[in-house]
Amino acid sequence: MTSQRICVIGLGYVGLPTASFFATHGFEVIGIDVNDQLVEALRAGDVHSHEPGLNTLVQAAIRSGNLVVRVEPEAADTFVIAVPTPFTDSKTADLSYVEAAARSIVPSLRRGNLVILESTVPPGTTEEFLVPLLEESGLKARRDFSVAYMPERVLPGRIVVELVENDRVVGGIDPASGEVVRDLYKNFVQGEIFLTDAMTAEMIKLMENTCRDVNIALANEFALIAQSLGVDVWEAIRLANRHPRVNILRPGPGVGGHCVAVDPWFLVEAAPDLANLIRLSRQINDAMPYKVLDLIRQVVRGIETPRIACLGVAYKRDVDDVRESPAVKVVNLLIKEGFHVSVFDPFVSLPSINGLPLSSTIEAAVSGADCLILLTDHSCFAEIMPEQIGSLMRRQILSDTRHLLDETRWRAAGFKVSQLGNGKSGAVSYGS
Ligand code: SAJ
Repeated sequence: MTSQRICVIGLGYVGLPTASFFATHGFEVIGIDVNDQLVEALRAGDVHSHEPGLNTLVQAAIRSGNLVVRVEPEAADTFVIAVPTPFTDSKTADLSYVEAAARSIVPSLRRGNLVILESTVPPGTTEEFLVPLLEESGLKARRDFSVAYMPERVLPGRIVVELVENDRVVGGIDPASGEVVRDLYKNFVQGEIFLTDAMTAEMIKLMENTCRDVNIALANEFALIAQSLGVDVWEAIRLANRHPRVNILRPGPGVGGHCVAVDPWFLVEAAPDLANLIRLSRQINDAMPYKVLDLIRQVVRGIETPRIACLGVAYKRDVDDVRESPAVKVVNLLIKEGFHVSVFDPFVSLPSINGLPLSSTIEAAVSGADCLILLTDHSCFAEIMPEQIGSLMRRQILSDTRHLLDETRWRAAGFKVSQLGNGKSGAVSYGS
């Protein structure tokens, strides 16, 4: 089967670069998104992402004439579904976008087509949910069309590089489906592409992000223990990681983003009686914003209506995404506590977060503040001059939840410094 015409449904952080790579490799690509503002912007070549290399890639795809964007799918050889799978309030997968994407394909589905699902889903979704929806076309999967699950594994911040370089796993509903996907993606993927069945591929994707979440939970637990024992967890982790078989991750204010903070719940949903460590890790990471609140309560004790300036609301360094961001959760808790809160994030272009307008400059955010708290470790924050910032503040208190700032420099500039996980720096209150 030749796959010359590819319809990519969902032009988010995976769909858009995937569509663009196919287009720049000579395929005729139709990019579909329900967001008509995004479709309009892309048609005008208007891409403004902080993601390194993405603007250039998308513009090249549009200029090539091979990428057109639409709001509705049309006939193609291959359909790629790359829509979000958020979770519901009860922490189960919300498959409504996958369902809508599948239903939108049905009228265009023809004999010989290939359908690839890239969205993260609970085990069994491809066979038990996607295939029956597609068969509403009157065609039979395997006999008339192929289906495979192929999870993405790109790291926001390195998407363009990792989409090409990373190894991939494809789970076909039969061996032929897997092989045809491998041959198609080999056009731009330089990593190895491994074949397995659909359910195994679904489980692999969830295991990858769960592995990260559990390991971050362990780092966070170490941080809390170290803090209570008067140990600096950062020094301890650095030295523990000199062991050849130890690699402890970084503690922080919690785990955010639409992947690591969400996907482990799909395994809990699949096996609630067995996924104990996974559930506990989620709970440990979700509790971290409260631990940050405890730290802040201590450092501002004695100050009436403390003014807190927060640096960063994105879920992690150098990205503009605030989904599930622990920084947002900390900001909300600080507001609920009755503190006066200001927020600055040079990556996030939203006008406000939950009704709180974002400051347009760091100077505006810190002006008159009692305490500066670093919530997201954007690289540019490491360049902040403590003397300059301190001169604008009412009191010079710094709390670093990511271990980004040079403690010695900030102390030399007159700041009282506390770090999450550092029992040596101590959560000294202002008065002490
Ligand atoms: N974090 C820590 N400590 C660490 C590492 C991360 O607190 O040592 C926090 C981050 O600050 C962030 C969250 O965890 O809030 C998640 O960040 P991340 O960089 O670990 O991962 P994501 O969500 O940006 O991307 C992950 C990646 N998965 C793995 O590394 C296993 C990526 O490869 C996946 O493609 C992506 O999820 C996805 O789409 O599933």
